[in-house]
Parts: sequence; C-alpha cells; structure tokens
Amino acid sequence: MVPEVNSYKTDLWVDWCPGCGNFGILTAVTKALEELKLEPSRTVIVSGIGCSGKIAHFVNVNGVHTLHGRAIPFAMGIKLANPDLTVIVHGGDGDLLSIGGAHFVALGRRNLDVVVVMHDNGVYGLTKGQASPTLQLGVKTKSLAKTNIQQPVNPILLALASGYTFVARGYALDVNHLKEIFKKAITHRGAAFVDVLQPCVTFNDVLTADYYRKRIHKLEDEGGWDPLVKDIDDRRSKLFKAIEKGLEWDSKIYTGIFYLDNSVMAFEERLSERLSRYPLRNPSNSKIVADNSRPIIGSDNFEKIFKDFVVYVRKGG
Ligand SMILES: Cc1ncc(C[n+]2csc(CCOP(=O)(O)OP(=O)(O)O)c2C)c(N)n1
Ligand code: SF4
Ligand SMILES: [Mg+2]
Repeated sequence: MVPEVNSYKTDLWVDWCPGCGNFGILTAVTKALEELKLEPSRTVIVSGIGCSGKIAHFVNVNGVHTLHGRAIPFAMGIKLANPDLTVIVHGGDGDLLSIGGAHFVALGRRNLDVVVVMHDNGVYGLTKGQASPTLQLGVKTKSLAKTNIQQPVNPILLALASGYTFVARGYALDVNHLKEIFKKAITHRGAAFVDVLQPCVTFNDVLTADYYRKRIHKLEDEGGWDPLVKDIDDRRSKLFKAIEKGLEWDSKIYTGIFYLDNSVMAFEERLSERLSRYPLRNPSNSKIVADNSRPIIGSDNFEKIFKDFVVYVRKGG
C-alpha cells in the first residue's frame, strides 16, 4: 500500500549535525518516492557506512545498512534476485569512490537497473573529516593539518567512463531540483548515478553553501542543452559534451542531467538472453534449496550460467 503524504520518513531522531546537507537529500528522496507513489514494500535503500549511510534508517522503505564500501554489491544482489524491486544506493564519496571504487565501476559496466546517490561532501564525515576522493588537490579544510596532497577523481567522468547510462549532479540545498533528478534517475532503466553536492558544515569549511551559491549553474539553463543520446552515432558527441560540462569546477559547477542513454541493454535483459525464464522466474520466487538443504540446480537456471564461465586448464599447460 502506498503510504500517506510524508510517511516516507520514519519517526526516528535524525542525528546529523544541524545544517548538514544530508537533510536536503533526505527530503528530496522521500518526496521523490512519494510523488512516484512507490510501494515501500517494493523499494529498497541500501547504504554504506558514513554519515550518509544513516539515511537507510530515516526513509520508510526497506533499508539495508551494509558495510563501508559494499553497498553496491549488496544492491546488485538484491536487484538480481528480485528484479521487481526499486533499488537505491546511498553512499558517501569515500564509501563509493575509495574502498568501493571498483564496485562503482562494475555497476556501470553492467548497466544494472540500480540508482546510486553519492553524498559528495569532500570529506570522510563520520570519521572526523579526512580528505575524500573528491576533494581538490591543495585544498585545506579545517579538519586537515595540511593541504590535500592527492588529486581528486571526477565522479561525473568516472561514471561516464564506467558506462552509467544516466549521469546527473544535484545540490543538496536545492531540494526541488534534486527531487526531480531523483525521480528521473529512479524511472530510468539501467544504472543511474547522481552526484549530490552536500555541504558538511562540521568538517568542510571550503565547500560551503556560500561557495556553491556563487558557482552552481543548471545545465538546463544553458540554451539547447539536451543530454539524451538519440542513436548510436549521437553517443560520442553527447559523451564529449557531458565530459566538457563535467570538467568545469572553478567558476561554474553544473547541476542537472549530463548524460542519458536509453539505447544500452540493461543487465537484466542480457541475463534473460541466457536464462529463458528470467526475470519472470528469479531467486526471489524460486525454491533454491531442497528439503535436504542442498541447492536446487535444474536445467534452466544458474548451472547454465556457471558453465559458460568455466575455465579449463590443460595439464602441464
Ligand atoms: C572496512 C572499513 N574501513 C574503514 C572504516 C571506517 N570508516 C567509517 S565511515 C568512513 C568514511 C566515511 O566517509 P564517506 O564515505 O565520505 O561518508 P560521509 O561520512 O562523509 O557521509 C570510514 C573510513 C569502516 N567502517 N570500515
Ligand atoms: S559530520 Fe558533516 S556530513 Fe556528518 S552529519 Fe555532520 S555535517 Fe553532516
Ligand atoms: Mg563523505
């Protein structure tokens, strides 16, 4: 049953610091779920460890608060086992791009129908403000003893290079705009990534609301901006345009949809070419363990997939 207005928020005490950008992300995601009328029992938020990870407790849908860096593999397993679910990952910039960086790339390559929301605050908030992978080289936040010694990774460019078919950026303090991006990311079929600029008022005194207010520009306000890939010949040009806008950071920081490609097969569709009854028949609605506790392996299931991946090694070879 779809809950009453605003009941997508749990009544738990939200213990983020007052003024934290995470509040805007929480409001935007609950409003998006509400407006899309998504059934809480068919929606899952999977989060990692960090201030950002607490969001799984605050949204009134299924929540899985997993391990640092491992929200994406949990989410992929959930989506593959039950393809009817709407699966949304929430993670920090440390969680998704440091320890979980390889999982982030893997999800893009698969184009599995999962949304990844990155709480991008430039720091490891929960562990008191160390530099995260998105903090620019040479920047010194108040929580660092010296300037940041590492180059940042550009999340928009990494998502594009990994194969995400929906790539966007929002701003935590522009809740309505962020909500609209979330709605589009959720309804997109394929891997969707939303980089959310999120001021951390406690540890990051550089990437503040004031810093962003002076720089943020919406892509849709640029005349003629159209991120949709029309056909295969259009892909290259849309990718280059997205990269160009994604590279901007100093005087202008763009929000909005950078890239949208509906022409790439989602992973579920690729899998259904190997498993004739998938996604209709899937682990969530199949008996996978026999009464004697042994896994059931039939002719039309996972044994077939694993056979495709067997590597035979010749003796002495
Ligand atoms: C395997 C593992 N390594 C390290 C940690 C410690 N740890 C907890 S949260 C965190 C970083 C949090 O930063 P981020 O992912 O950016 O989330 P934020 O708190 O900024 O939202 C780290 C390193 C951990 N919990 N588990
Ligand atoms: S430490 Fe930063 S990110 Fe964490 S709750 Fe406080 S303001 Fe938010
Ligand atoms: Mg962070």
